[in-house]
Amino acid sequence: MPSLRLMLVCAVLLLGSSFFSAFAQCPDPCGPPGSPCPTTSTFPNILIGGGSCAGGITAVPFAVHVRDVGGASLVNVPVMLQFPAGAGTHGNQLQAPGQVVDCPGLRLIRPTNVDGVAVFYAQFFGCLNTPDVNVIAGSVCLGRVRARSTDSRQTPNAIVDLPDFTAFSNAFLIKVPYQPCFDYNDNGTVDLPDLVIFAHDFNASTPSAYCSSGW
Ligand SMILES: [Ca+2]
Repeated sequence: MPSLRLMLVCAVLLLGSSFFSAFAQCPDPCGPPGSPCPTTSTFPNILIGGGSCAGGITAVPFAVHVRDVGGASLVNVPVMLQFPAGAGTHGNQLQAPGQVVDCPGLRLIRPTNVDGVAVFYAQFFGCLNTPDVNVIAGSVCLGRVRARSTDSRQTPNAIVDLPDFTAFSNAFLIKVPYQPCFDYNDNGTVDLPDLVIFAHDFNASTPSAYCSSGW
């Protein structure tokens, strides 16, 4: 009969291995100088997107500052926002200039600028309240973030329109139960700052389309 001590050791090892396997892929360890480093790179912990804003410019930018182990900014590194498959989000074919939507790959891509920063204006449909969008620089996964879009209801033009406004208004006017998908400033309540963000995208909306396949 195994001792209590042995059982405890086994339990700790099992827990440790499951923890490790769950996080083994992201964030990656810090690489050598000149390569992206998760611990020195910065980005918000939530991605706020929109749907079919004119020119692809949504209310809330998502800036990824890519740095190496020594804190040096890395220029012209491709940064990817990798969405999970089968999670109910959809890419939008209209994106800001310089920002590529890879529909089959379920991701948005843009390179870092001369300051080592990639500023995304993500256009997608849907909401992810668990951190399942991978932020990747080159081949290095920097971390995972949640994602919320002002485009919360699918309509043919992939646009922020009346059904989205109705859904937002419901969450704004009726606070309980809390509907996190409409809390764009992530302060724990659907309030005025969220309305300002929603209104930007609603007023900027122009017809476009979702990815036709893959995402
Ligand atoms: Ca809020």
